[in-house]
Amino acid sequence: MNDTRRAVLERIAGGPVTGPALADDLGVSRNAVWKHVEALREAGFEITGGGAGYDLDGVPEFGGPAVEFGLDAPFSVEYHDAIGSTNDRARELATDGAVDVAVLADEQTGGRGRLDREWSAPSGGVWVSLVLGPDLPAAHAPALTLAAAVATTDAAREAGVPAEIKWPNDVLVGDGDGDGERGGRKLAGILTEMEGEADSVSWVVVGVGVNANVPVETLPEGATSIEAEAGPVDRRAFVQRLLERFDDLRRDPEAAVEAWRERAATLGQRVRVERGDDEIVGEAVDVAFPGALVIDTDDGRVRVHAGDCEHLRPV
Ligand code: BT5
Repeated sequence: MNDTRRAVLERIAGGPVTGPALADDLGVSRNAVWKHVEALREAGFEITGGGAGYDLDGVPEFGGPAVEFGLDAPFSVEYHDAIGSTNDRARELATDGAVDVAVLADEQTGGRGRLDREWSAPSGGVWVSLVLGPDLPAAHAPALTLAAAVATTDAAREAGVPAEIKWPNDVLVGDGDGDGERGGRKLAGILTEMEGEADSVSWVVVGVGVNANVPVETLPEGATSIEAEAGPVDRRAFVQRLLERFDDLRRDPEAAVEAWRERAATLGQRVRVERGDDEIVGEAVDVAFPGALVIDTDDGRVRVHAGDCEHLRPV
């Protein structure tokens, strides 16, 4: 949404306000105001136009302008009903120099997980990739993954789902809740990609996939959705919460790591972490900045920076 349209919308939301008053205030023609109002109606905003002027009667359920409206974080939103992968689109934008754009889709037809795994992304989910241009060394980028995991967990908890984090990038429900089930049900995953030199990053894309209003039958085994756990969620509010929380945490990576610890299902668990051909088994005791898992093994304490983590039964 461009700045004038956003200003028109904000004034109407605080309305009623007449067309001529809006034109005067914003220093544009009445015709321009009218065009912005029509475009906003087209995007789903219910704008009435009585004698007292324009007034806002309803906000669209989802979409770019809907998420931008009332968002307290500096992201613009590019929305697609359907797209191959929001991460692919975000990488394109990043290469062209865009920054602080959230690419959001209702459905992905070629969603990706880590290591070229497939990510199911049917209609009704929250599939979003953030284009970031952080001023940080490449080695610190994992803190952004942790920040995204915390932001996703908090948004899910607000939606009534008792989510927890499995290192490094899974948001789960039902691990360690006493029902004997190991591993939990996967609610969301995060795929972080970046480009740059060791001492400076040129861009980072953080892709977050959340099974929001998605029936579990359409997801891989072991997955769950917000709808299945707690009923349908207002996706507009959910994405806004996620973006706002992420924006706070990215400014304070140490706080992101601390918040991660508090929400972690992994700490205190016996784990097996696979990295390439190597595997490490032991007790996960901490996460260290910018995102390494600290594991006590029979051969001493090790730090793991990346890998697939499995929670094991206690011995
Ligand atoms: C992840 O990979 O968990 C990262 C997923 C990131 C998806 C987002 S959506 C927006 C953005 N655009 C993209 O194209 N990607 C990002 P990983 O840890 O490798 O887990 C992948 C595994 O999770 C798969 O092999 C399946 O077993 C399982 N899986 C696939 N789709 C799932 C889903 N919707 N919910 C839960 N589990 C799923």
